[in-house]
Amino acid sequence: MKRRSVFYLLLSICISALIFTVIACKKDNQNTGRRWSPESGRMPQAGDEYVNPFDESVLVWIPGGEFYMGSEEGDPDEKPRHKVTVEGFWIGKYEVTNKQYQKFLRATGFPEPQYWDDPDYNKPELPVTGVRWYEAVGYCEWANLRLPTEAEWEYAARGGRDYEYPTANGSISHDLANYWGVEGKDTWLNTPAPVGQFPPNPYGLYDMAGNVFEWTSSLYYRYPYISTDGREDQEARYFRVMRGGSWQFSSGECRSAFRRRFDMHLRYDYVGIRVAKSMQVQRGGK
Ligand SMILES: [Ca+2]
Repeated sequence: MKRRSVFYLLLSICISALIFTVIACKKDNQNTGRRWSPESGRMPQAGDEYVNPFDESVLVWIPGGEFYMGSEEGDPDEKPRHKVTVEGFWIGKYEVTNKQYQKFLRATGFPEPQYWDDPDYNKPELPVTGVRWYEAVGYCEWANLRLPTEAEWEYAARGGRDYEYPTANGSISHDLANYWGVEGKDTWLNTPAPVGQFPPNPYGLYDMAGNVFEWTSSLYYRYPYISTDGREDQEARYFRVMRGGSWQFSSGECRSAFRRRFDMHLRYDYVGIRVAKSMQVQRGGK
C-alpha cells in the first residue's frame, strides 16, 4: 500500500514537471510584449520589447540559437538547407512607416523616396517604400540601428518553429498576409497595407510575410550562409538580398526561405525597411 502511494506521488510529480516544461517551452517562443530598457540592468529575454528612442521603432528580442536556413524544395539559390547559428538580437516589430521616415528626412536632408507624393503610398501608417539600399542604411544609422542580416531575418521569420511561411501559423492565406490579389482580410490590390493589419508570427513580428520586401544587410552570395566570407561587407557594390515577399508578388515569395536579389541603387514601390539591432543598446553600439 505504501509502495503504491509513493509510486502515485512520483507519477504526479513527473506529470506536473512535464506540463510545466511544455508551458515554459511554449512561452519561450511567444511574444509577451514585456518592456525592456538598458536601465533595467538585466539581459533581454524572449518576448521583451524595446522602444528605440531615436525613431520610436518597437524592437522585439529574438533569443539566439541554431536553425536550418534555406530549403531543399524551393528555388536553387535556397539550397543547400544548412544549419546556422545566430546570436540574440533585436528586430523591428513592424516595417518602418512613412511617419518614421519623415522624421529621418527632416533630420538629415536625405532625398525623398520615389513615391513620397503619391497618395497610394505616402500615408503615415503605410510602410515606407521606394527606398534604395543606401537610403535604408542611412535611416538605420540615423536611428542608431542596422539592417538585419539575411540569416537573422530568416531565423526571426521562422518563429522558432521552422515555419515555412513567416505568418501566425506557418501557412499562407489572404487572412494572414498582404500579397498579390485580394481575399479575406487582404483588401489591398495595388498598394501595401498599413503595418500591423495581420496577425503576427510567434515572435510577435508583423508583416514578415508580404506587404513590402525588406532590405537585409547581406550581399547575394551562394549558400551556405557564412557571415565572415565577405557577404556582410557593407562597403561592397553588388546585389543585396531582400526578404519577405510583397503586395505585388505571389504567395511563394512570402516563404521564410525565399531570397530576392536586388540592385542597391534601385527604388521600387514594393521595397521597404525592417530594422535590427545587436544586444548593446547604449549609443554607439549597433
Ligand atoms: Ca493584396
